[in-house]
Amino acid sequence: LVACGGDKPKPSASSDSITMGFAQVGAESGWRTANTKSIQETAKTAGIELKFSDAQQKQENQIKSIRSFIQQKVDVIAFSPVVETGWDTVLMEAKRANIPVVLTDRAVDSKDTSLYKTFLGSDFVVEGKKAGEWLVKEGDAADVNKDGSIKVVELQGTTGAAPAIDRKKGFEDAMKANPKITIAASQTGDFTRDGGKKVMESFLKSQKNIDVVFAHNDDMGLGAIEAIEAAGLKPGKDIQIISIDAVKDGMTALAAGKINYIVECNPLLGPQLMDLAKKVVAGESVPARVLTEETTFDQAAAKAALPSRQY
Ligand code: GZL
Repeated sequence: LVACGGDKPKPSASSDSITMGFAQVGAESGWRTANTKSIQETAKTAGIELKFSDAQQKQENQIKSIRSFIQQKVDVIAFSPVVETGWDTVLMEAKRANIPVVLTDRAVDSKDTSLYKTFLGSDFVVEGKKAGEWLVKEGDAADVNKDGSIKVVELQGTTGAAPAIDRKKGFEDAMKANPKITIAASQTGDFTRDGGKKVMESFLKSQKNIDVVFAHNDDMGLGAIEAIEAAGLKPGKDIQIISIDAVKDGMTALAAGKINYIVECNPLLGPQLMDLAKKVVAGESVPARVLTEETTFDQAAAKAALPSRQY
């Protein structure tokens, strides 16, 4: 747990500087690294004092950080909840301390929406749907074993995390349009490259004739590439790969033909977060839900986008 910043008294009401406590999930993926960079850089340019903690993907660490921010009397708390459940108590403590909370990236399942002012992030069901719709459209090409069925293995994100739950749901909804597509095996790789590699190694042993890997993020897709190549197969050809995020390493693999399609999940939430934080601290009303702009990439689009890619 890395919580920086001492016990500074809350700036007097007259000072216009805002102190934000940000409890980050961890540093598990390229997406997370880009997300952290965006938040830290835009806090500086926005003149917001940032207290930042890295929970190493553990909910209890995020809760400890939020409690620490409450004790330090920050002006606003923002965080990306590692999993959807178990936040009501600590969010109620922030509410009682009259500290507004902004959710970024991932959602919570709290029924009491007064516990946070707004939720800034992607629609993960749509991301999963876009991945499934591509597979339905490319169905014939995806039947690499030419046996009439399209056998998918799925590398799920962190168990209980909103992006893992919703991407799975969106993909399964979309794939219903082509009954030849089935998910033969599905297991969490915890959004990490090593997790994706280990799970893919086990799928290659337990599953015959895999046609497609659906990875909930690029990092697990990149781990799957390592496992597929170690098995003497060609990723992107013998086994197609669809992933989500569109971070630089994923886009590089896509441009090289080792991944077939990537659905973007934009990590650059910093500018919108700082704007929302200023409004919330000033007592202005903000939308309950702020969606991020994002697109999709095939191999040609990745080649074109790579040179100017920010992350
Ligand atoms: C999505 C974000 C996910 C990314 C992963 O908004 O929460 O967590 O897709 C990251 O790469 O680990």
